[in-house]
Amino acid sequence: MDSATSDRRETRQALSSTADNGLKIVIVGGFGVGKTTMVRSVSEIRPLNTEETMTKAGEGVDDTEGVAGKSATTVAFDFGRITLDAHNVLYLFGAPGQERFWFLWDRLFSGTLGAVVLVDTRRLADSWYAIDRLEHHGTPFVVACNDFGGPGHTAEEVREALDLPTEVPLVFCDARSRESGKDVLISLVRHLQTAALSHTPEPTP
Ligand SMILES: Nc1nc2c(ncn2[C@@H]2O[C@H](COP(=O)(O)OP(=O)(O)O)[C@@H](O)[C@H]2O)c(=O)[nH]1
Ligand SMILES: [Mg+2]
Repeated sequence: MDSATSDRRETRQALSSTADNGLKIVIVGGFGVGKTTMVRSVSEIRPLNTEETMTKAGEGVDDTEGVAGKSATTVAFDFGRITLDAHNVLYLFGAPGQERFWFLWDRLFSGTLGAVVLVDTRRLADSWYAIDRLEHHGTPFVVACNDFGGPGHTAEEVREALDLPTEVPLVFCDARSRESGKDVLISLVRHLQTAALSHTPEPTP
């Protein structure tokens, strides 16, 4: 083990016993949009996930159209963690996008600070349900378009297709990149700050 790795491990051990504030963020979106990939990229722990090799049983149930090369599917949740400082830890939950897991979502959103809706611009309709549930719960979110190559869509086109209010940030990312994933989380945190400020009641004179 090199010294940087052992330093990181010691830091994490020290932090895990002091962090007292867990902040929950969920990453939601359709099947195969890159949720597991993003949690893996940004998490500082080896993320817990329940990726299973897709079986015959999933054929015809999981819609793999347009998801070339996808050979595993998340049957429950992805879970990752990022230490912000000595007291604050961000917990990331990747929520399954398949329709048969939608009943879990309402519970998942309770206590959630905010959400990232990950979208594949070739399959925008897959994000409608997630956006609808988040709006229903009043959970602040950002939309992140994952880069699968090919002809892209402009931010305006995606906004229009998803009927996104102007205050909802829209960013482009590559879920395989740690830096890019972090930028998405930073845009969410900025959005949460803005939302918190705009909801701060005016002091009464
Ligand atoms: N080209 C490209 N492929 C990606 C990207 N993110 C994920 N993938 C691939 O897309 C497939 C589906 O990703 P996965 O994270 O399992 O999707 P999930 O179902 O949302 O968890 C996998 O084969 C990933 O390697 C990306 O940003 N660009
Ligand atoms: Mg997954």
